[in-house]
Amino acid sequence: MLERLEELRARAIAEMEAAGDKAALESWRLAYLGRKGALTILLRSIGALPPEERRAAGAAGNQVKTDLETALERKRAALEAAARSTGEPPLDITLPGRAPTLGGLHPTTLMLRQICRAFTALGFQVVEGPEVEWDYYNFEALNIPKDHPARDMWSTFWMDFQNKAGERPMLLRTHTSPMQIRVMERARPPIRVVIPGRCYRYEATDATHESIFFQVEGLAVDQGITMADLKGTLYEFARRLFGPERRVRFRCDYFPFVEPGVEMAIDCFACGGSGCRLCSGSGWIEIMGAGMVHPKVLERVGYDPQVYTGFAFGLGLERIAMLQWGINDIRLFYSNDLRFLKQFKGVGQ
Ligand code: FA5
Repeated sequence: MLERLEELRARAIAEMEAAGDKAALESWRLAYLGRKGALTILLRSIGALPPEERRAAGAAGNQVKTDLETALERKRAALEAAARSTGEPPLDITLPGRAPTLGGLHPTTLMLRQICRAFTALGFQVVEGPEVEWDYYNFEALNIPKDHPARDMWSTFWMDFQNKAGERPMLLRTHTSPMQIRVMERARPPIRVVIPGRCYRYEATDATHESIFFQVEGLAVDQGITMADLKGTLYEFARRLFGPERRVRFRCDYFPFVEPGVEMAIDCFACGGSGCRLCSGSGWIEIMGAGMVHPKVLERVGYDPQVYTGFAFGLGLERIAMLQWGINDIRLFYSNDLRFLKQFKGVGQ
């Protein structure tokens, strides 16, 4: 056995010398020291020797194993050193890792936060409401009875559900204004709320129209609220969002649930009011509809219009974002094009 061990050692060492690379060295290791390697098998057979030979053979066998393992480590180090000197790329653990791709906030979310922050700083609370709405809240309670021509401005999608009278009274809300009624039904003045949310309209899409878009509604009701409060609040909002130099313009507009009704515009921040493509040459950019809450709307929720007055406004969130960031097509917001969305990474939140 001792001879066989010595003979195996000599053969193994000679073969190891011949191994020229890491792969050859690994084959060598398997051939001699692996589970089915020559040395392993020989060592296993020692157990079958007569007891008087077994002890010496065991010690010699272990010595051969240790020697081969030591020689293997030495050979491994030598091969690595040789690879380094021949220019094989070394393992550089100082290289920076690959950064994982992190998501960013959607431009709608970014704008929603900016708008809400501006109004909460002015004392408004943020509330939300249902997107599937009753005809009553979307139209009727807002002073838009059935067959009122104003309904034509807000064509929408109706739910299949029918009531006992055979009517379909549920719809996807066309604006956030129904929340004016829901808030006033539940709370008593003083009220100061902003209501962001999705709206739906059955209309053809183009560069400035989507069938699903966001609005932010505002409502303030209290004793003694006047048109001056409306103007002051919205003026301050415009300055906070668009910069301290902004001028604002109010012009008459019609919405059945306010009286008087106005549209609010800011002077064009691209041309400073002299007229350009962004403002269609007018020098002004319309940003929202607003007005004093109609007395009939107040009466419907049980408020005495002789005691309480209020103002309301509603703005299109994507349209404001388009102005703010120079986006020329509203359809970009929801077409999931990463080239568009990635541009908002890191925009102030
Ligand atoms: C309204 O929806 C009123 N509820 C606003 C209001 C509230 C007036 C409170 C008075 C008091 P209007 O239909 O004009 O009004 O829509 C308001 C804003 O929503 C528009 O100025 C526009 O910015 C945005 N908007 C309307 N339709 C679309 C659309 N299809 N796609 C994208 N934005 C739209």
